[in-house]
Amino acid sequence: MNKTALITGITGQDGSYLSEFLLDKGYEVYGLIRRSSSPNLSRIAHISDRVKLLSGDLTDQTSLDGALRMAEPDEIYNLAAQSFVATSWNQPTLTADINGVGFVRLLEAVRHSGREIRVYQASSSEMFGMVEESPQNEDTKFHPRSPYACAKAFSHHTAVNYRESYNMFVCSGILFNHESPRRGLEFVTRKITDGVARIYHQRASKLMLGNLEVKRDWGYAGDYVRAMWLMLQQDKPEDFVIATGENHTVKEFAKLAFEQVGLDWKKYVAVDPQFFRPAEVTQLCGDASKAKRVLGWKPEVGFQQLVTMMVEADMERVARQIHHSSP
Ligand code: NAP
Ligand code: F7E
Repeated sequence: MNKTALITGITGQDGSYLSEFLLDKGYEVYGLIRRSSSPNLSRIAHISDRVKLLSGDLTDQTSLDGALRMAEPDEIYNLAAQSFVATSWNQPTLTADINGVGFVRLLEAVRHSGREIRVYQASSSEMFGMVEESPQNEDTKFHPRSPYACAKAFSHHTAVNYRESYNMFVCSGILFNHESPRRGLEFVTRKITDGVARIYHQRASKLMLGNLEVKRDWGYAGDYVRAMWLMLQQDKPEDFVIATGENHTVKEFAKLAFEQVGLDWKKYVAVDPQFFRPAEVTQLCGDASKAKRVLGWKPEVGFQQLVTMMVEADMERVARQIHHSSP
């Protein structure tokens, strides 16, 4: 019989790729969406007739209990979050409520449902923060550097605690940065590729960025959702680092992205201190050898290919917008 999955955060970058992946595997897919004054379904518009949407919010226990009753899922993927690190300093309690306590609410809903449900939690490489060793693996100590990372560390430990307290099947994927043409526009990769396209098409003249020297291990979101699913298909619940094992500076990303359209990044990129963070995570690089060994997972899309894919998508999108707005 086909399995049923419930995805929180289905309208986000990862939620949209995971929905496609699970539909292809024959799953019945439910998604939790929060109420908004206007629809926010653009990332899943192309599969809207194949997913079932339920109204709910990670800050509201009643709606989570109700969603579980409606969907009766075999698997839950908890992707919902206030996911922008910079915002977490301005909205620390909201971030803690959604990313931290929200996960406890979800696990309590699972526990009280009386059903055998496997749960995936979206943990983050941000938990490593001021890194104690490099590359980082499942045993590397956490040193969170933002309210976002503190909340994710709380939910990560909560996953372990529910495993140990109640013998529940809960896995955390410690995912390093993963990007795509569906990445939110405020994240640095997408901000750059959108900026490249707008500058190329003369819709902007400058791209203002923050710290250009920080390093991230950037992978492709489509590869990373496969790892989420693999974790829930194992005999026992465990945590896994998912990463490419390569890192690059923001400057390198920008240079490559501008080169893609024949422009010199130095002429267009300027540094604006407003994009610096109160505490920075200067470098991250993941060691995904456990995922390779146990799950048979490895990334398919490399750094250069990722940059090309994102620049091409934004170039097409901006060209389309210009075409539609011309008289
Ligand atoms: P994203 O694009 O920002 O999507 C976040 C999703 O969470 C959206 O669907 C959003 O709904 C939903 N959401 C926010 N607050 C909610 C609430 N109170 N109740 C219910 N839903 C809520 O994030 P993403 O990049 O797909 O990331 C998915 C998950 O992985 C997040 O938990 C993120 O923290 C984590 N993560 C991401 C990365 C990465 O590099 N992408 C790396 C490690 C971990 P709206 O559409 O209504 O805003
Ligand atoms: O920043 C620097 C910035 O916002 C990357 C989330 O998905 O991945 C993401 O978090 C780096 C930071 O992502 C700008 O200071 C420079 O060092 O793209 P970002 P993030 O903070 O790494 C982790 C794994 C998650 O879990 C999160 O949910 O780039 N940077 N200049 C800039 N960043 C932004 N946003 N904008 C700039 O202008």
